[in-house]
Amino acid sequence: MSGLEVRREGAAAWLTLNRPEALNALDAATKDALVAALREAADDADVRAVALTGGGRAFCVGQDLRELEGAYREGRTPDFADELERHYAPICRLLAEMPKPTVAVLNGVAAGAGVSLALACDLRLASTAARFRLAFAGIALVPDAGSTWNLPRVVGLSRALEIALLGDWVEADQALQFGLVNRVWPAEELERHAAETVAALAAGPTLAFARTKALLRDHLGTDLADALAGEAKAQAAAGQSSDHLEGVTAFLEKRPPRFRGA
Ligand code: T3D
Repeated sequence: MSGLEVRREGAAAWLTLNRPEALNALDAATKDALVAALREAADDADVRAVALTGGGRAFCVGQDLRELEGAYREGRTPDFADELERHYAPICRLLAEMPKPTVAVLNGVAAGAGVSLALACDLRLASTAARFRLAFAGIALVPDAGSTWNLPRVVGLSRALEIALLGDWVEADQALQFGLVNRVWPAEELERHAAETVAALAAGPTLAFARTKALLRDHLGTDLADALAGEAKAQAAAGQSSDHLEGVTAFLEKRPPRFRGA
């Protein structure tokens, strides 16, 4: 049985990692389910935003180390490259590249690949109970699941090295200061604020959001000329959308726009 629950809230898909007895550690069944649920959400045009959160007191503590230890005890040495290719790479790519906003709703502790999952999302909304530790060094591994790419882009190289090498806990308030998370609310208010934020994203101009996230991510690695060309191409397409016309009409009629994501 997988430790993932999937539900729809209007046009948003909510994915909840739910193995609270293991702080939502990622076993094979849960990773399989997460890849499948993210693929489905990415392909479903009726889903216009995706939220990833955890049940219980944790967001996610990364790889299930009990499962790993079980394999070692049976004399099997896991092929980490194969495992990363099979689960963590598609999860990371889907969260970053699907054509709709993805949001990590950080209800509690995040460690190891749990931090990597949060970093792969477009936005991170946290409760004061959230805390972060990269944790890979504790088991003599390198950070993976996209975190060596995402972390320095999110917090800068100096902070990334500090978080990876010193291994201190980053508490919610410090995470906000580092830019590791976008918002922090008191624990009891996270659910309400996160639901409002995700619903607002799901009601937004989905095609423009898809192009916006792709442009911002792609243009970190391009020069200005390529960025300007990329913007022109994307804007030409966005300008053809019915949401664009609705946005202009709503502005002139002095009312909020009703975007359909088309
Ligand atoms: O496959 C690959 O390609 C390799 C990839 C690896 C990616 C990674 O994610 S490596 C990093 C893995 N994660 C960690 O190293 C974090 C391990 N956990 C902890 O350090 C601590 O649990 C926490 C500091 C996060 C929380 O501590 P605390 O005291 O609040 O809770 P606890 O008592 O340690 O944990 C509660 C239960 O969750 C406990 O189970 P028990 O003893 O009550 O039956 C504990 O064993 C379990 N748990 C916590 N983390 C994991 C876990 N079970 C399996 N895997 C875990 N990662």
